Amino acid sequence: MLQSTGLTNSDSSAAKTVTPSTIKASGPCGCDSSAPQAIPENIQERIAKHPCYSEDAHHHYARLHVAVAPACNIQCNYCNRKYDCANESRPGVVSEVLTPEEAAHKALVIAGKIPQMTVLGIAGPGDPLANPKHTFRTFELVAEQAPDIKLCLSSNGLMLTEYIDKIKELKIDHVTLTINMVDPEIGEKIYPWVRYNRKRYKGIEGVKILHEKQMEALDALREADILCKVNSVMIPGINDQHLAEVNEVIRSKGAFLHNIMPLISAPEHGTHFGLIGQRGPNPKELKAVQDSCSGNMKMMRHCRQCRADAVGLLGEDRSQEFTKDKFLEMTPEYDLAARQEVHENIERFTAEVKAAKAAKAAKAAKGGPKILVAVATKGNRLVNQHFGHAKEFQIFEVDGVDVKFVAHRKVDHYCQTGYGEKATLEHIIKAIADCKGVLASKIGLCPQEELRKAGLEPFEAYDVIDKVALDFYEQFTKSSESVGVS
Ligand code: CLF
Ligand code: SF4
Repeated sequence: MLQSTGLTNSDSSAAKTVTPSTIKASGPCGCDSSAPQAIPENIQERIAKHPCYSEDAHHHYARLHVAVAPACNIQCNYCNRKYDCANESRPGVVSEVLTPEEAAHKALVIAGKIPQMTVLGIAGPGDPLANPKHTFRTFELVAEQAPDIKLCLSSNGLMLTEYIDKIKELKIDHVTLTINMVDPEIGEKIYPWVRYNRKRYKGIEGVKILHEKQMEALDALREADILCKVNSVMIPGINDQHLAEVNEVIRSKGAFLHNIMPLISAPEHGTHFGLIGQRGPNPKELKAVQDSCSGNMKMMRHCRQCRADAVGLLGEDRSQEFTKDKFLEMTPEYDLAARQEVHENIERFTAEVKAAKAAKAAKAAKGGPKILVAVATKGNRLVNQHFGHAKEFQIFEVDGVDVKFVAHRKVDHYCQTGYGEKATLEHIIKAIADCKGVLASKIGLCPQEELRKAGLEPFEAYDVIDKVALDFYEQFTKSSESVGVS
């Protein structure tokens, strides 16, 4: 029997015992490792504790972003410089800029308070490589004092080749490049200017430089054996049809993971796209493009477009617990041995989940019709959250044998003031309407009724997601045998 990892979530109440060995049946692990685009084993080891690079890891491990890089060297039409870099964060969010020393202090504080924080990322608020001194000094300080923390960098790629030796020297093993086009004529609609070697280049001239530098950056990362993920912002009518080509090029140049993210554009953010009414894709359009690329390489589908000062598991944001005025008052309690113990518990837990699933899958017949379920979770791969507290639902595809994470849907939580909000419930139901069940540790009677009316079966449990999903599937298929599962 194994205990829940019991790690620090924003709400750590109700820690209960869960036993992966009781999982009834499933196929391979949730991160579809049997799929054609499966990640090679040697890379899997390198990403096992990185919540963005590994879908499995994102259920357990957290990241910290430190906002040390305010300047940028290009202009994206979906960015307003008053706010964070929209390549790796939601537009409209403002982070407090830190000095490298403040950032290192914050990293050490959080490494003690959230021991499952395994990655320090620099992703803004501008471009980290347009602020090389602060970016690299921060990484140096953290590497010296907290050697088990992985260093992660996200950039538009313009200056990457200039700093590749420094990146290697600091053992930054994870680099994200945002590449929205491989055709400068398309790029011209996304980037009005690029600043390179102290000169500003407008229009296509600048975009050509950016494109060349991004291609060189991919080559340099492959040569240096640094894991490269590519983010692409999907902009309907501009690069949506072009992203398959981007996907092809980045794969051929050694990137191993592609994260196609939806454009977020609202007029109040003051971005060019927001002001001209350029819309972002809806979830169906986004999924269609992701699916069209997924035979080619592994797609990231669990990105939360987090802030440049994000803290915690990807689905949660604890940045407000660690604002500058607060974390500067806190004493770092970095303890390597304690952290390692927590990580070992997580590894044991996930290994047992996988083993239990594999053992059952070996015996099980092949899966039945696929259905989607919406899961309320605070992390640790558990159904462990009240329906009314969920700010997002994780969506899993279940076929009676396999349980696979496919997406997440952001919602406003139902219990805003201690009471359920009717309009919010309608919005939640709309967001998860393609699911057959809602799995949560508790669901109030009123939302239960409304969910049922909308064809969503509520299911209460506190256990490993895979087990609960398979239990639900069994019950659901039995009760719908007469009408069939669609
Ligand atoms: Fe940060 Fe980016 Fe590193 Fe992750 S985020 S620098 S790779 S540690 Fe992750 Fe956030 Fe998506 Fe980025 S969920 S926006 S992909
Ligand atoms: Fe904004 Fe980031 Fe683009 Fe720079 S790279 S303009 S900070 S979105």
